[in-house]
Amino acid sequence: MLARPMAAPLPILRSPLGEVTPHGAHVLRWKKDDRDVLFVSPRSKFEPGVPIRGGIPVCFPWFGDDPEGKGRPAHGFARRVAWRLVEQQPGPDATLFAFELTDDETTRALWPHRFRARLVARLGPTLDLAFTVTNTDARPFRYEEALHTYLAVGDVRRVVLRGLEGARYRDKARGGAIGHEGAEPVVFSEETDRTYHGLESVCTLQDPVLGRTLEVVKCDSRSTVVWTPWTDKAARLADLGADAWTGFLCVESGNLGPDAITLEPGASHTLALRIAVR
Ligand code: TA6
Repeated sequence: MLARPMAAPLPILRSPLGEVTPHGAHVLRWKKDDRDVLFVSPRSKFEPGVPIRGGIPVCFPWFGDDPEGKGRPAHGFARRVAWRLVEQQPGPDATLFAFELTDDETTRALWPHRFRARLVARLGPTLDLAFTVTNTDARPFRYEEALHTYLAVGDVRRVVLRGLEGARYRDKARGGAIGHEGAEPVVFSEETDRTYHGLESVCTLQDPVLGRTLEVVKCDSRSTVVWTPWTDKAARLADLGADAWTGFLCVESGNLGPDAITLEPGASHTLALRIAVR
């Protein structure tokens, strides 16, 4: 019986401040003051075709489960395939990486549109991402997108999230019920999976354990998703495990549902994200 061939390890590109991989155009690590700002699960797989649990997954061209219920991969295909590295610019205080993904027969079998996607990541004193989609087809298409950021925290039970006060959300952890944030900042005491639409505000995450505040600033993104799996869901995620959930909070920047983007032939849209440490 032949041993199962080990999957080829993914190529990792390193800079003084972090790591990226062409697999999913995925930012894996970014450090500020020599401390990781992004969380990556110690149990994550790093194999072709498999999403990475942590860093900043690129969700495209849909968010969440297959909206057409055809069993296509959750959060779309972009985070599961190899992108092309088209630029790498080391600089005195920042390194820029640019990746591109264009349609092929595999993507068209999943999503029948011609497109070009480009992810630019600048790892410097701040972490800056720009995700651009261009419609290279002869007909319009609608897509969802999200930069599914895993922020590293000392203990998610102790953090305070500001910027969502008074906002309306769809609560996936409560069957999609509609909720409204109060005047107080958001704190976490259970599985939380909330999508805020029509919201462009800056979110700040105060972490008393690590003694820092993370800032999530976005441009041309009208959806924010906040997620912590808490104990039960974490235990069901084999690539996370029962204990690591306290070490991150996802604050995701996208355009989904009513905020989804429709592009005419030849048109482009860019979602920009900046993560800073105060
Ligand atoms: O972050 C929101 C969410 O849709 C959650 O419902 C959870 O499923 C999470 O994404 C992770 O999704 P994944 O497919 O990476 O396990």
